[in-house]
Amino acid sequence: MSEHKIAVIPGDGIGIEVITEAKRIMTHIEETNAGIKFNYIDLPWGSEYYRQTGLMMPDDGLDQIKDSDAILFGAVGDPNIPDHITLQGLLLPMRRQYDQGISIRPAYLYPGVNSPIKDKGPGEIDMVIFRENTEGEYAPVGGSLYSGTDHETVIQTNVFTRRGTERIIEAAFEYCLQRNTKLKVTSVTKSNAQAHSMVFWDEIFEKVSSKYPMIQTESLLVDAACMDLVRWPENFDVIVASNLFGDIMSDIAAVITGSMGLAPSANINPEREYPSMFEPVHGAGFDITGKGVANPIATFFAISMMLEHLGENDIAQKLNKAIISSLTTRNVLTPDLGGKASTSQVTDEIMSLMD
Ligand code: GGG
Repeated sequence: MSEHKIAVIPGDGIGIEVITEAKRIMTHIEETNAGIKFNYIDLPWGSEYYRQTGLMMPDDGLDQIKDSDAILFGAVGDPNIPDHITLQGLLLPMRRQYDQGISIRPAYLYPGVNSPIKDKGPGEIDMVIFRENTEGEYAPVGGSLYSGTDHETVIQTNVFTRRGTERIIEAAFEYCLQRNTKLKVTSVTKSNAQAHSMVFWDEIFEKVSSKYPMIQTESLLVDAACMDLVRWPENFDVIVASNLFGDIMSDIAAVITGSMGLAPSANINPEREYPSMFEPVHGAGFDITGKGVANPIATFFAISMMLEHLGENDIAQKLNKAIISSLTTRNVLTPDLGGKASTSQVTDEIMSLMD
């Protein structure tokens, strides 16, 4: 019997709805695969917790779950609490404290899914974004002076360390080699404008790339990269980018492969000193919260990435196959993919396809 201790943080909005479905899938896995057991630590952290306590999670929250094998996360965000409070109070401290420097965000155009980019068929968009996840533009370094006066001054400092930058770029090259598809890594910066941090990034990219002569490389400015994602998405294989640029590009990658509701994300602590975290790329989805129509598939793909991280490759593949089969037949789809099904009907369909 392999047992896995999973900390579960549904968070806010549709995060709660998709994590409910995630646990149904995981129960189904336990019931149909003798030998796998999940021991949950269920955590009520998020915006409701903030309304009650003034904190998004307890002060010692991350100490409480540091021994878990993985974290399954829904989403954060609340229409009545400023986004910088919800994000800085839970998700970003977790990524930093657990040193989850590698965010992996695959985007694939599956059969049965329509891309808004014309003439793109199944498999013709197939890329993985490696987003630096603990520093860069998200570093909480800065402050303000003379607030409310004509002299008001606000500083937000980007932080790029050699360790963090080398780590994400090396991870992207290693993954590209293992993936062995187009054997291409694209680095995305704005080094014409950010002549310190991003020139430093370019130098490290060049140094790391010299160890991988079999991999084609490309360096794009972020504006050109966003343009190319839309006009020539087939040209991308592995993309490596800073925290902010990786975040923006992964939203574009998600919509050109059909929906934000399909895009998963792994937040990896490569040294495995701390738990890694798995979540959908999408946020709390206030516009559809409570309607029962959130697409749970991004979270199911995130479960699959979590299972692979835990060494449960066979069941991860089985789950992926069931999801892809469900997308291909188009029988049970949520409205973001042109269907009328509810969140739980999609789960029912995928569970039946796993049997
Ligand atoms: N499940 C992802 C989530 O909750 N996202 C909220 C958000 O605003 N994230 C910003 C980020 O990941 O940088």
